[in-house]
Amino acid sequence: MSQRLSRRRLIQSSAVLGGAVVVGRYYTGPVFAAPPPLEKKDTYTVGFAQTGSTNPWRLAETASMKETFEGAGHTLIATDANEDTAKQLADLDTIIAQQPDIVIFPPRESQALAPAVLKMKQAGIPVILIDRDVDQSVAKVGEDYITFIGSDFVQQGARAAEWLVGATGGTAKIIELQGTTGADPAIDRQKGFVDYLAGTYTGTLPGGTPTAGTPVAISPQPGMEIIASQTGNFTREEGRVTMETLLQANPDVTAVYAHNDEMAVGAIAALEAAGRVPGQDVILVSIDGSNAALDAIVEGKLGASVESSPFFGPISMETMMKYVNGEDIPAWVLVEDRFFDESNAAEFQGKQY
Ligand code: GYE
Repeated sequence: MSQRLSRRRLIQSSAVLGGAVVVGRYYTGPVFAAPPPLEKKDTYTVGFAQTGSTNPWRLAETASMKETFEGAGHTLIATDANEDTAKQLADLDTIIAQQPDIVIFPPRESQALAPAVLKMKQAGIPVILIDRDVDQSVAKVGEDYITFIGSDFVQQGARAAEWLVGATGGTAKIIELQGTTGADPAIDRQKGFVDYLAGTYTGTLPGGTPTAGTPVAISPQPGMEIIASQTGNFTREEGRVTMETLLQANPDVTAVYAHNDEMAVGAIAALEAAGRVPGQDVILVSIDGSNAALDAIVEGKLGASVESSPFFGPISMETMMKYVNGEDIPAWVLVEDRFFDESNAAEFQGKQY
């Protein structure tokens, strides 16, 4: 069973979960059943362990957290793991040693960071995960940490596939550029895309379909073939280099699915360097909705980008305060995503990050 399905099940029971377990400082049950409480105070010291700053998405997220928390008078202990999982673990140890009131962070890898969540629980520090989740077989939402705030990455992958089927008429030889290996969004963005093409996607699709917002019945797409799939680590440069290599081995490529915009922009550079015409003989789709992606859409090089917002500051602080006040918090605070293509990219150009 995928991590995402078990998360869905938790959401369905979130009323029970919220009422019985997540009750902030007034929790009176066994210590092991709920995240540590957070008492009412005027200001809080918040730990924020960022994964890195190698792409504009990360910079926008860090800025959003700083602006929101420091703007409200709280103290943010921010670290930067330079996209190194071992460093993020060490950074969290440093943060724990400073005894913050709460830690709010994106776990770079889903399995590797789960023990750190348990460690913080043991240290009496409540945790909120933003933008990436951890493996539920190791650390459980509602028990070991308060909630996951973020997008439906499986749905993002399915939306990218849906668009690509339409744009290619159902026939394509696809190169997939995956995100960081072991990262929740990389795992689920792959799953949503592959499931959609296999006709086994069982989630919802919010827009552009007759069944918008309801579970979809889709047919398999045998003409859509993934001919190569490799990580580009969510960065522009690794996306470019990976695309360069994969292109040499797969000159018959007609489409690219990149797990984020930065890798798509890197892939566009690799295609152009090889004399290909992105947007014409190779159709590209990606995820995030960055300014660079909107520019590439307007230039006709990138076909579409599914939004994945990095602006976690306000929703993180709001969720923290709900926890303080003993309000119900769902196991998954879902962030809704827009969709950018040639019909609306110009309207949002320069307004993202
Ligand atoms: O898409 C990517 C970033 O975890 C949702 O990570 C996030 C992803 C985002 O590096 O650009």
